[in-house]
Amino acid sequence: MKKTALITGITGQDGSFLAELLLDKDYQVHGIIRRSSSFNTGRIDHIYHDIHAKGESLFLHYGDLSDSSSLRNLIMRTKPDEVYNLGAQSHVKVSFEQPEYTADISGLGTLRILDAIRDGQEDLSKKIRFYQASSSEMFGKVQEVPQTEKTPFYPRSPYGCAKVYGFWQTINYREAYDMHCSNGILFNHESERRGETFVTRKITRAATRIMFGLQEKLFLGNLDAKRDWGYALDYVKAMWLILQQEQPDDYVIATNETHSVRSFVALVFKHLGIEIVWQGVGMDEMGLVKSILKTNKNAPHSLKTGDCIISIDERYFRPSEVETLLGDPKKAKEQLGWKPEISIDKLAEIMTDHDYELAENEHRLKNK
Ligand code: NAP
Ligand code: F7E
Repeated sequence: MKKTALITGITGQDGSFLAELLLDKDYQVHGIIRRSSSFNTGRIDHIYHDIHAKGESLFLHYGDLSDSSSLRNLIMRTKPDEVYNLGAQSHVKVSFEQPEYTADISGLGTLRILDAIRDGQEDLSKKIRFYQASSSEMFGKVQEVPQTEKTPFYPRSPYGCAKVYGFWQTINYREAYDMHCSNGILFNHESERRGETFVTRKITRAATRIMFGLQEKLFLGNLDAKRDWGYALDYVKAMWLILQQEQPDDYVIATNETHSVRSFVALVFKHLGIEIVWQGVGMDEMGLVKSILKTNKNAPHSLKTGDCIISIDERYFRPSEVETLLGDPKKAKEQLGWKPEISIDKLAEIMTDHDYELAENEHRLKNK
């Protein structure tokens, strides 16, 4: 018989990759979407249409992590084998502007869905396996390097605090009610589907648009922040593996490499044939074109050596920053047989190539 999964956050980066993965494994997939005044299913439309052609395996339902009744209803109606709680207000900088909302959705939302599972019929709470999208942001001001499942948390944002709450509620429901509840402590993971206000995607979108003369400059905040960046598709595989384990548990999912924002910028521009040189300090730092290299890209840019294409903007700094993250995925490697497949170079290449095509189309339409 087909397994059934319920995904919160199915319209997000991870939700869309996970839905594809589960459908490939022949699951029936139910996704919770929010009502919006404009379309918010852009990341899953292609699956929806494709699956309908093949047979009905993907179902979308309105609901919200702030609304317990919709969550309870959906648990009862869909009776899933697996629940993946990926829904969240997931932007760290935004969480400083909307701390209470972030706590409600990313923190209390986890409790609401856990309790909807517990409160269902007895057999449901014993049957359902629950995955919580925990985050390396919980390590914040890191207490040891690299970070493992045993590293104490020190969150540095309302988002990080909300995720710590969700993490512990997940463990509490596991221990109090003997439910199969697990945390994936995922370090940053990116892709061509990443939201455009997260730094990697902001960089690949801006760099490719600069190449086509659609944008003059890229404005960034802290260039020295370091992150352990992986590829989202590798990471949703880990989510699935976590729920296939007989015993529920918590796992760090990371690449065990860390890179600065500055080096990611350099990597992306290098792929586009531009070598960057940094000049100035602090808020006056700038990224200039050092040289123009040969590539197979043929964007009609008019960039010259010495052009300033990157500047610092104080709006992109956070009131408190997570300076460096580096995860140790040893437990996941040993117990899940999981390892990341995509390197940082390949990740930058995939994202840049994807956004190059978007910029090329935008340029073509503009010059029609
Ligand atoms: P994302 O692209 O921002 O997607 C977030 C999803 O949550 C979207 O589908 C969004 O719906 C939904 N959502 C927002 N508010 C909601 C609400 N009130 N009720 C129900 N759903 C709501 O995030 P992601 O990168 O895929 O990350 C997935 C999960 O992993 C999140 O919980 C995130 O915090 C966590 N995480 C991410 C990373 C990472 O590096 N990507 C690392 C560790 C943990 P709309 O499309 O309608 O906005
Ligand atoms: O920032 C710095 C910024 O917003 C990364 C979420 O998925 O991963 C993500 O959170 C770093 C930070 O991701 C800009 O200060 C510099 O140090 O891409 P980000 P994040 O905050 O690490 C974790 C694991 C999650 O769980 C979250 O849900 O880059 N940075 N300049 C900038 N960041 C942004 N967004 N924009 C800038 O202009």
